[in-house]
Amino acid sequence: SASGNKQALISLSDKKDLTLLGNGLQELGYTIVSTGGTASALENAGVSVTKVEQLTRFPEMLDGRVKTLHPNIHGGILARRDQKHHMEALNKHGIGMFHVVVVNLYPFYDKVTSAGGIAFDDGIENIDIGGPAMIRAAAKNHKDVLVVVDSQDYPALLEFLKGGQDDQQFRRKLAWKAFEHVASYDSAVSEWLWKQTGGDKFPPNMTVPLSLKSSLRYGENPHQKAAFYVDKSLSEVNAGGIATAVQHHGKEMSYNNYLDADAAWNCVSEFRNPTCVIVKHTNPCGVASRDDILEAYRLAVKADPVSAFGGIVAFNIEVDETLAKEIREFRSPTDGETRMFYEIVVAPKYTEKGLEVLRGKSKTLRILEAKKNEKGKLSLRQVGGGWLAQDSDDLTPEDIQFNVVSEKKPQDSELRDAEFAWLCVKHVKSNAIVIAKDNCMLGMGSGQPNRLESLRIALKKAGDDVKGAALASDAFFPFAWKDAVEEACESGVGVIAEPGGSIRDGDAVDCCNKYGVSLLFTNVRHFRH
Ligand code: 93A
Repeated sequence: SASGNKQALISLSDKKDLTLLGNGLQELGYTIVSTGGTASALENAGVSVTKVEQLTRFPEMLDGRVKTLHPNIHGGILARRDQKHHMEALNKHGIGMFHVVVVNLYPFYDKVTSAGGIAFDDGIENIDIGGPAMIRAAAKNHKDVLVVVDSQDYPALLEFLKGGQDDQQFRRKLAWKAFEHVASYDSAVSEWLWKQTGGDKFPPNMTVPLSLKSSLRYGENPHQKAAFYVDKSLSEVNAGGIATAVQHHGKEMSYNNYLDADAAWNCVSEFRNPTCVIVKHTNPCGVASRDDILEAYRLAVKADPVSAFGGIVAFNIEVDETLAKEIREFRSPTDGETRMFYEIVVAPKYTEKGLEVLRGKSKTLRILEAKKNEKGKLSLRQVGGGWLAQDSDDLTPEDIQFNVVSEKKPQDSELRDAEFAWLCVKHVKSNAIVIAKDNCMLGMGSGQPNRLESLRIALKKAGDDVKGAALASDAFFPFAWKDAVEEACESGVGVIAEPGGSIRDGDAVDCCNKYGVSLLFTNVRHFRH
């Protein structure tokens, strides 16, 4: 086939839609050249195929480690069609040109992340060498060689070949995708190898393979363009988190919607009992746990009805018809008249009826079904010129000791309130203060650069309900500690939980003793900047 006949090289681990591709190319008059498994699959589908071995005049050897690594293959891909001496060299050695190269790689990532893992030697054998070599060669020579790495592109490839018109933009796009494919493949290999070194969790270099999930209408503000990228390593597996949530209804998710839904989902997922969390601008403004989820929902709204309006409502249990009706009908406690309006409802599950009712609430209401985030994930945030990486804050009250440092010992109920407030405060932007009682958030202060100010906001929201409630502070009060503790004690809180560790700790204890308030040190800080 050194004679002008058009050749396509196909070597695929994932043989999805191979028949469509093989038949399509055959109909267009292409000679198909393939590696062993791909050739058998094509033959079974009734497509005639030439084996790579016939071109290389070598058997596939070394357990398949060397199949396509041969000048008769790579010369046919890489030769420059516009260089006379390239063409002469092909002729001299009897090498035929390839016009199309379709390759996908050994499923390395799926193998090494498969349940139960994979032995080191198996991991090594799953590193594809010949495949990336063909993909890179074809991508380099894309001006004359079409390179396809994704079965979704088969129809476009066939259309392009049928059309007979050249389009360098199309070729460049395929080449871009090819290099992108190989790059993320290699980053999966390197990431796996790093883990095998027993090295630190944070490697000296990091590639974060991201793939575009969707372009967004705009970013935080309408003048900012935006898109949502998801962790590639997550997209295929049974991953949790807002990136893999299914949207059942409503307007397209916006940039801010994702941020807020993420915050609400992360917060509500932490509670064991049936819980409702309402988030506004990434902060929980209402949180309540109850055996009766309807009551939890009403309490979460009542905590701050003004903020809850237009917020995100999250549940950690299934939304059924009754709950959906309550969400649809509930009237704002502010005027007792206006029905509550929300941007998003997010829950782990919905009954058919529950969904139906919610769909009827409004056309725009986004209904999300999400899976719980896995623990132990890396948390990444961008700063100018770089990324900050850390373990996600996975600590829960069960992991934490609440040490009593005051004369007054808290009652069991107070201890539970403190734990509840602690779980809430973890999800509030620093400086964070949460006041809670009876598994219900009564007030919160967030994001103030001055902790005393956050405290005052939280106290104001809690109003008279603060009496006997628990107060949690995400960090200790460095300077104004005395003032703040004094104000909290004067307001009538029953128990205060905070990390401790300030040189002014003694003042705090004295103050609580003076007012007969219980003080708990957790030794754990939950900053959220
Ligand atoms: O072991 S390899 O790195 N050595 C090679 O020379 C080679 N050539 C193609 N792997 C190689 N391949 C890969 O084989 C392709 O990337 C493809 O994933 C797979 C297809 O094999 P088969 O057609 O036998 O199923």
